[in-house]
Amino acid sequence: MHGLSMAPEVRAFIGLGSNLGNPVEHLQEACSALAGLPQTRLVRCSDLYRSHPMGPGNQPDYINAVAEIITGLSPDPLLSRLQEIEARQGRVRDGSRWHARTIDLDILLYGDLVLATENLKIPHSGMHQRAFVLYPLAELDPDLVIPGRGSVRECLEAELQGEIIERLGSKHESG
Ligand code: A4P
Ligand code: MG
Repeated sequence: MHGLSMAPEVRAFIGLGSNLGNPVEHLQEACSALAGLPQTRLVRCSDLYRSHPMGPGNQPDYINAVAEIITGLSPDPLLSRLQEIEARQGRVRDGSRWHARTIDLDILLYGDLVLATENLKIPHSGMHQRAFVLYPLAELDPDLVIPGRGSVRECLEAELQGEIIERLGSKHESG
């Protein structure tokens, strides 16, 4: 045994979304930033998916992806780190819900944790019925269980309210 205490590592999934500026670049930059988080390893990032905005329609289409990480960060510190990345990438919060944004980073799943505090709700609200979350998640692990909702595959087979989603090519590039 050695003297270092290691935080337990947890498998977590981060939802990435962008519909301002150059969304593909914003997602690539955010994925690199995730890889650079302390006590964290980026396992992989899904392909990119384009969809119409859910919510106010007077904004550009979204590009979404999901990243899988293994992290020793607890949920609250992880959320703070994600918000730092959003701020660095020019995210401006105008106070209105579901406004257009350069980058949105949501904690979708954190192991099998279920949590509901004022600042943090896990699993992320509504994720089990959003095509732009479920398709990239299914690419990473269709058997993944969303606590209280069943597997990602089962959620995809349920009614998705006819959302149109387009899978773009892989954004994986060296470097
Ligand atoms: N918060 C609570 N739980 C979480 C969590 N699991 N992960 C709190 C991250 N944040 C969480 O978020 C508002 C507050 O949610 C945060 O301060 C945090 O404490 P925000 O990012 O400032 O605002 P938001 O993203 O506009 O609100 P919200 O309700 O999180 O919206 P969503 O669910 O993120 O949806 N359409 C398409 N096609 N693709 C999209 O990605 N995204 C949205 C935003 C709307 N329409 C979309 C998309
Ligand atoms: Mg958000």
